[in-house]
Amino acid sequence: MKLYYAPYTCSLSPHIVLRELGLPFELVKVDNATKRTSDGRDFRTISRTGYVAALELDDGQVLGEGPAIVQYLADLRPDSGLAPPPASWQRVRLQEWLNFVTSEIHAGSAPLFNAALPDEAKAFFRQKLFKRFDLLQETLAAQDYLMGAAFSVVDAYLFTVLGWCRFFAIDLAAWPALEAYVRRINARPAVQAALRAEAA
Ligand SMILES: N[C@@H](CCC(=O)N[C@@H](CS)C(=O)NCC(=O)O)C(=O)O
Repeated sequence: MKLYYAPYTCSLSPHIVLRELGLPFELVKVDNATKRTSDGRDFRTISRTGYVAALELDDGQVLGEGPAIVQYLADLRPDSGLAPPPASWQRVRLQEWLNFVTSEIHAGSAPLFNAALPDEAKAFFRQKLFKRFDLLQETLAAQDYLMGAAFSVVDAYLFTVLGWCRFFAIDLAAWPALEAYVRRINARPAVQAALRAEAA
């Protein structure tokens, strides 16, 4: 398998999951500005969306969309516990959280990267994001991970997007359970290995 990634973007989430699962994979870096891959190809010929993450399977199929990729990967190692069994009620709960992270936190932070957006618009998006952080604070004050006591694929995703707060000068100390959650996940060996590989 090949994971097409751009450092510290949302592709960090499937990157962490690949390492948590101990699956063999190759990393291919994508320059999001030029759409060139580190092995000299036009990324748009590989992924029709042109954005990371993309997972190329050994049979040549390419899977996009982070929440789909991480579920596919977890199902390759059902005993890992990184995702509840397909069609179970808990799996639906996982999908509920994945959708929350993708639409409320990931897409909710995206406007803050936009240098052309006026400050008043940015303030609106920040306040909206902070309301979602309040909700996460409530959840994570009562349990260590989004699905309960154990780390799952959605935690790799939420950790990834919360990492962007440093680019927006958002101090997570205002949400202590969220700050402790990020610290807890950051300490995982697979997470450290993924961060080191992306920094290289
Ligand atoms: N819906 C996609 C969004 C992917 C996405 O936003 N990728 C960003 C990095 S976080 C990207 O590659 N942007 C470059 C571009 O859109 O050209 C997913 O959840 O995987």
